[in-house]
Amino acid sequence: MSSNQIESVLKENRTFAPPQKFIDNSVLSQADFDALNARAEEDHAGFWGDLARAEIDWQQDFEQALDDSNAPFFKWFVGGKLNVSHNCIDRHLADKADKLAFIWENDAGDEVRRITFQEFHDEVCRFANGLKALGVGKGDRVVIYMPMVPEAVYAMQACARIGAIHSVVFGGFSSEALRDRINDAEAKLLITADGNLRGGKEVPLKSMTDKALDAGCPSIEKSVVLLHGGLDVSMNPDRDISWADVVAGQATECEPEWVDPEHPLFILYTSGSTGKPKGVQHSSGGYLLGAIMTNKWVFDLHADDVYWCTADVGWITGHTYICYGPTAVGVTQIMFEGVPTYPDAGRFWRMVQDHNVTIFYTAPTAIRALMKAGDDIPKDYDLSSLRLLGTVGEPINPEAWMWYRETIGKNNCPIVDTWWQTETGSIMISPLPGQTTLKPGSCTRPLPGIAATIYDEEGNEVTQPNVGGYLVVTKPWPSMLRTVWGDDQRFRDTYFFKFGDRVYIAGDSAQRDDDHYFWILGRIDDVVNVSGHRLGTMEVESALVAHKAVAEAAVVGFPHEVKGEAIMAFVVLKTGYADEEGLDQELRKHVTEQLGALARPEEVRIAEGLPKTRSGKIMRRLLKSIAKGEDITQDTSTLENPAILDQLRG
Ligand code: 6R9
Repeated sequence: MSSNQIESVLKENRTFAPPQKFIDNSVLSQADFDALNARAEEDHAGFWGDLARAEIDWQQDFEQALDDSNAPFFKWFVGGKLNVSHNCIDRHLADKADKLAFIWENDAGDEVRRITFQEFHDEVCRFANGLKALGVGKGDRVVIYMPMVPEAVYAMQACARIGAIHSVVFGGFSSEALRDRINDAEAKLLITADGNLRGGKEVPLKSMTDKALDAGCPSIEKSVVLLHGGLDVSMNPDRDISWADVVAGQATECEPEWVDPEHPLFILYTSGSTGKPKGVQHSSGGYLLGAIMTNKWVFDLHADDVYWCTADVGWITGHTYICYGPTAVGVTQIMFEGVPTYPDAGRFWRMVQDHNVTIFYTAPTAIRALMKAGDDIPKDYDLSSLRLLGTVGEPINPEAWMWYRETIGKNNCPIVDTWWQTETGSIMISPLPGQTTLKPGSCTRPLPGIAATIYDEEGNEVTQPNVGGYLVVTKPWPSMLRTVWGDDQRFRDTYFFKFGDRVYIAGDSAQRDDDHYFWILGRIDDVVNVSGHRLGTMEVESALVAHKAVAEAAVVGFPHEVKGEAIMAFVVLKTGYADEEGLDQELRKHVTEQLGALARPEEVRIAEGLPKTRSGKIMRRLLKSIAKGEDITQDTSTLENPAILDQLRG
């Protein structure tokens, strides 16, 4: 967010109480939540232990709710045995076998698939049996690089069923990014598709996969290819096998692999301050509990709800609020292959109308894009089925919040602004839709059992209103990440670097107001939030420097009307290279090839040098001001080469 936006957020004082009808129909009452909070306060581990017993089907009960003897490596539900896919599927078959688990629409909007829980079960089991036949077993890593099709969820659930650890790589990532993730996870199997259409454009997943594998992924034994998009692809007979062949002749029953609650369910890579993405490792038992509780608390789920989370399964939101949470609680959900603006900016609203969506969860960047398209578009659709709206991914500016409330929710739907992260596994700070009075732009208060607060530099709790500090969580919670894949030291160094082994540092700064509502101010590290997706500036810099003409690069974020933040790159060329016509475009393309389109700089500025201190540090604060088009008010006396500022201003 720009400083203007932050200011407007912090001056915000409108409040909105839940509609009476919503309060009256809430599954849980204020008294229920008071009791939950009191129990969590009195016995934190016992609180989560009670919920785990009540909400999860255990094959073997656990003995201890929390083992915190080796902080920050916490263990939850010690001694238990469970299977996540059993909890998401099998336990619904007794009374919900014919209930729809998924209503899927393709990109073009001319195909709808309706999948019951029974069909979901059968497809997951067949694929799980197929994976076993390919030699995949407990603990093996499987990378999934797929479009938003039901098979992506089947693949994730099939891994969970046999105890294999999946790592989903977003289909918009480049082959280089895919290769790095495969190699870091040392994955045995890759699951992909020929490709698909997204917003009418072809995404050639298989050819990207081939490029990644041909460039060297020694751990990969086989690659499963779903023939979905009708693309012309070449199959390598030694390596590639079609999805249809994997499931051919496989039984529709597959005994789940009962695992320890700490058994890794998945790895999901996310950007950090250094160049190399981190493999965030999640557990089975604790993660599942977080997914279930937050789905129930935040989305107030009723048996007849039609729930739609618009995220891609390549991100954590698609893991927790498509693949695992909604399935574990047995709600009917929409799954969508395409994008909000295709074939036009009415696509979401048309789908809400056609499928009678009641709960709608999306990202501020999508809201801003659709808001820009004008109020006339949503007016063409009947949105009266909606009763609850949600947002996630970045701070939402009050203008976009109000538009969402008025134009989409018709002043009738609470908005849950949910703060959480890949690392937290599930929602941490969020309104309770039937209880919390909302303020546009605030994620309000922590959920029961979540000890989120704010610390100053010295590790003292910031109790004064409107004073910023580190957003921290001072007690372990079940769905927290367990480590960085293969790198316990990095886990410690990234999340527990300042206030000891029991205080998780989220990497965001935040402040509270007089009502103890949280306001997220932004990242404290070099992470840019582009359209709700985290990108490390170092990753983009490394990609730029990998280009033959580039000697040095610095990357900063700057405010963008729709994307929230966008990337500006400052580049110094190697001797012998000149700033020729089209070089900036070539560099933008180069970053896209290296990392994917999300990381493409909005602008590349080429100069003779970067502003550095005399000790050689790049002065990023200055670059940020330049990117924002602000006057430079910072002290430039330590700057070694002040003249280049004029060049960088472009
Ligand atoms: C779930 C997800 C996490 C980062 C997080 C923060 C930002 C997410 C937010 C929000 C303000 C919200 N963020 N939700 N900021 N209000 N409701 O997005 O995970 O991709 O790991 O990003 O996103 O900066 O630290 P992830």
